[in-house]
Amino acid sequence: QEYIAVKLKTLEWCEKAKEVIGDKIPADANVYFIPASLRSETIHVVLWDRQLTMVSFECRKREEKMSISSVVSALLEMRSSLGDPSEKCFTVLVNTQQMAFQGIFSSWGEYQQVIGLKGSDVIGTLVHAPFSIHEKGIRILPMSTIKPTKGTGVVTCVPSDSPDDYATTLDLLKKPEFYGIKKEWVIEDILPIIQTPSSNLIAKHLYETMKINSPKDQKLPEAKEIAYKEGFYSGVMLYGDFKGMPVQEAKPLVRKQMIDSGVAFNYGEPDGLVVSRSG
Ligand code: ZZB
Repeated sequence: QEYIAVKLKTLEWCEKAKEVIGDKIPADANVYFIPASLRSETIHVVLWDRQLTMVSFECRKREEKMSISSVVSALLEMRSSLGDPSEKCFTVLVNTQQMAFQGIFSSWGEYQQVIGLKGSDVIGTLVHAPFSIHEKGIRILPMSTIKPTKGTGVVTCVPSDSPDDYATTLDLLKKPEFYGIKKEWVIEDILPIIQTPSSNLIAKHLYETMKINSPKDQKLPEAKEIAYKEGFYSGVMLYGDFKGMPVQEAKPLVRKQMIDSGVAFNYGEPDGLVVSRSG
């Protein structure tokens, strides 16, 4: 399974993150959140053409009511070769293990932790989505079902095609105070990206027909499988530069376009590797 990873530059930290970071990183440093996605065909629409994106971040509910804690993540030093060579680069990641093998840190298999952050520390932070119509940026929002060991621990939210993301979006809109977010941070309009035989919003369609009712619903893994299969084998692009093209053909083209434009890179999930941490 091949992921695509995209660099989203931090525009403004939320208050909590400002406190934690203090002066531990240079004021002129660029910090990126890097979501990893298996659905490269959705990412250009999500990031470029329209407003769909939200980046979700590891966030777990504690036993105590109304409080959200999360798995510790880290602010890490990154080599600058992905951008301007003079820039000081950092990234915020949950899953540092796998990221150590993507060639974005100065030494292979190692990473330099600058600051420990929690997912809840960064909720509300504003990031820049490349080519997005949201010129002012998009917000980092919590997702209670994120796994800390998969991908980068940061994901793009695609409520049109991912039942998990649809379920999370509904829940965020229903209980913004519980999640500690502002309702207006959640993008409510869901733009159709892919036409499948059942729907142009397959996630919503499955959520409704399978009677799913929360982000923790046991039927979500099955819904995800159906959505993947229909999208991949019989999906047709409805939006963006590859409109009208079958998903199977559009997928590698979108990937190439994103990578060539310098905002994305191939992300592989290495198995069974051991990472050493320095600093
Ligand atoms: C955008 C996207 C759009 C995704 C879609 C899926 C779908 P899998 O198949 O189980 O391996 N993901 C990535 N990292 C994490 C994480 N740490 N915790 C939870 N979810 C994560 O799942 C891979 C997908 O799970 C990735 O692809 C990512 O969301 C999410 F329309 O990226 B995807 C029908 C699915 N549609």
